[in-house]
Amino acid sequence: MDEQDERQSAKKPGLFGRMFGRRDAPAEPPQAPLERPQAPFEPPQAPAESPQAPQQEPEPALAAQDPRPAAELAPDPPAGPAAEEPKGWWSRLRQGLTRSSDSIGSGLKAIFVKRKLDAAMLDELEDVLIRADLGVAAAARIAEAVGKGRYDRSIEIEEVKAILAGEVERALAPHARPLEIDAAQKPFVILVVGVNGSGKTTTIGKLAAKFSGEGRKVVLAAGDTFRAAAIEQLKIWGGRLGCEVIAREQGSDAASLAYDAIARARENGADVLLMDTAGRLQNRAELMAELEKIVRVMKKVEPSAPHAVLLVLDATVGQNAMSQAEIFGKVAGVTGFVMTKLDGTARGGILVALVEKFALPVHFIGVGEGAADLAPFEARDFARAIAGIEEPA
Ligand SMILES: Nc1nc2c(ncn2[C@@H]2O[C@H](COP(=O)(O)OP(=O)(O)O)[C@@H](O)[C@H]2O)c(=O)[nH]1
Ligand SMILES: [Mg+2]
Repeated sequence: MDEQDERQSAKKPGLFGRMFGRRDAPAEPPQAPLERPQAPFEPPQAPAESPQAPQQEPEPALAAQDPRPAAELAPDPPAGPAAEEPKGWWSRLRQGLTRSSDSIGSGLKAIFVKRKLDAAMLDELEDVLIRADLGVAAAARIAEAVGKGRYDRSIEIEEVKAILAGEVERALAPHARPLEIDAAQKPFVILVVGVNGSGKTTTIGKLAAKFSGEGRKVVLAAGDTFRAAAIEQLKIWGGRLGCEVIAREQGSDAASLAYDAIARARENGADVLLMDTAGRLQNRAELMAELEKIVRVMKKVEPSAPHAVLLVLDATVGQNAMSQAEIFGKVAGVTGFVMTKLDGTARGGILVALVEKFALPVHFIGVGEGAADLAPFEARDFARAIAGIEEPA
């Protein structure tokens, strides 16, 4: 099976099945978390922050979280009918990217009126694409592709969209690579980094569910030792999935926890160790130094660790993702991206700029808060959704 087939088949039955029923779930109202109907595999949410948490950073994304303990969370309801699945997946991605595709779409409508194609129109197209976060290089390339052989004739918007989708796919496809777990590394150590609220802990839960489902033994390390809530959140995921969670009390040294976690996972014959870290702003030097220390200390137990460093990026932040990738890349040696919240008001164009600048793989995308809401990154679907094409390929 080649990579493409593997990704296709990974996406089909299980994922769609488990996602069914959640795809159109409305955003949860912060005031009434206990009254809404339960969705399949409700994500554990961190309890409210304790006010004396050390070195706490502002965390708007965590403010409205659900304080329920694990016992109150619902078990998995049965999956829905298979026939609905692919549409659910596509419509979620399409919906999540409407902010990008609408901005591009209205830009295109304003430019490509019944008029013959000229250089000024291509300049305007370039501006529209830059505003949609695709980056200067990709914007210029796409405008050039649209212009090629079409000067002095009129061009339909649908034709422009198709060229755009094709070019975006071409830019993204080489970077749409699955995360390969090297079975020779036991444990295969995955360090998960990113700013506060980007979705690190949730992504760890989703990955743990995926790897456990593949029959791998997974250990989780609660490396966000700044916040008691974060430790609890990971314990809930671990408890639910039956994964051991290595945790210490709030305020402990995350690097020494990393050391113990690798040693313990090794002792237990674990296949994968997923290490959470405190969300840190990329401009907080002392927190970044701590992250460097985690990596350094990991290497003392296992010189080849961490085997993967995943930068979790919130797709709604747009351009800021570039500086996050830059700094986390320098400090922690990021090996791949996971882009979350593509079900929200995503600014998905940034993925094009990111892969062009950093030449790193995009392993997964997050399209919701539940365990099944993680999908392998598919360049073609993503490109068509960004371009505002109504149907999946
Ligand atoms: N809609 C949506 N919400 C997500 C996704 N990933 C994470 N979240 C939510 O984002 C918030 C922050 O996530 P969390 O994992 O705690 O972020 P962390 O601070 O980086 O560990 C939580 O409310 C999550 O449920 C996603 O793919 N889609
Ligand atoms: Mg967290």
